[in-house]
Amino acid sequence: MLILITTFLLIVQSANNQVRNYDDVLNYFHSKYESMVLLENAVFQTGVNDPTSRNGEYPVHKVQVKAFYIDRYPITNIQFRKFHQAKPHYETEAEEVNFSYVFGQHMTPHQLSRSKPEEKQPGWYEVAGAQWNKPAGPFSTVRELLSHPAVHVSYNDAFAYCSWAGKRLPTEHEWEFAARGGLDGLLYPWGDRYLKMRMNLWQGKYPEEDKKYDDWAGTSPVDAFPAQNNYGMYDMLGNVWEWTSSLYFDRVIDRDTQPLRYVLKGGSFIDTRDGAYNYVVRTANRKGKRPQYTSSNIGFRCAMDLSEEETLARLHASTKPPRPVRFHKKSDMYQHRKENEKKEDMEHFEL
Ligand SMILES: [Ca+2]
Ligand SMILES: [Ca+2]
Repeated sequence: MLILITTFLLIVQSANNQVRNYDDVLNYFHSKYESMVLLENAVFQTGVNDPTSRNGEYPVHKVQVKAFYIDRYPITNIQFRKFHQAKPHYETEAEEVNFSYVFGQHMTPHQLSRSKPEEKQPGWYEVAGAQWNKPAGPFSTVRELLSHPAVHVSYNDAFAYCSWAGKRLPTEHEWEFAARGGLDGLLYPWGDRYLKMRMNLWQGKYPEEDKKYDDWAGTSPVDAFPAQNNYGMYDMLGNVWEWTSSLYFDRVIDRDTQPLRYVLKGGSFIDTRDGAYNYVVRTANRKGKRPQYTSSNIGFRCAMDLSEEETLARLHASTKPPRPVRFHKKSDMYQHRKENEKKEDMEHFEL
């Protein structure tokens, strides 16, 4: 009997340990992906010198950003899961309308047969029940995708998440400044040369065959590739497009007649290095989507202002020590004069 009880207790304990270990692992990755980078006040060149670009990347011009924090990684499913646990009644927009756009290659044949192809975007399907924790439709899960970026989040969902975390969405200029890593005017965060194993894009004929020369079809973990630049930013280019808080306008159309759209940056797993299919992936590139839009290749990361205390402390820390002030005391002047007189006397005497 005693042996039976001991065995039972050991089983219960090991089950507890497993649960604790799973939570420990999640907590470890959660805190890792919470990392932010502090970037200082700066002026930099935004855009690309390509007159054929119609997305508003051209011409290159100078812009200013104030010191800010930005997430090192896009928001992962681990983090979005925490948000969901803290705000169980919050419904993402994909949940509210009960559909989102999913790239067909990542759906099961069963799911494909039940989904409506999207006419304007080859390869895409309108999928009922697709949402952040069911990214390929109702029968999918994020269990194996916890370190992948959270997708099927609209601008409004991204805004809600960042506000809950005490943060905000980055502006387009902040995002681009963080992506450039101090290298002004270059195509990619690491330089001007395309490098295959630095980001998750599309290779091959679209949408039939993704040759996945970069090892990934669909989304990848946010740290599948090394940091993309000297600021230690991960996954800026490729993997998923990222929402910013900046408004998007077509350049040649009257602004008043345009729908409300926000700028997305970075390109995604269906975009290409040369723009042969979908968007050409480079730091300057951008597109606009309405704030309710959701799909399996759009995610986000947050930014944050410096707190008032921090701004004040940094202001004092950066103040140069005051220049020494010279006081002209009368007595000093008198002494000075006396010494000079003495010197003159000596000279006179020597003569
Ligand atoms: Ca890929
Ligand atoms: Ca990205």
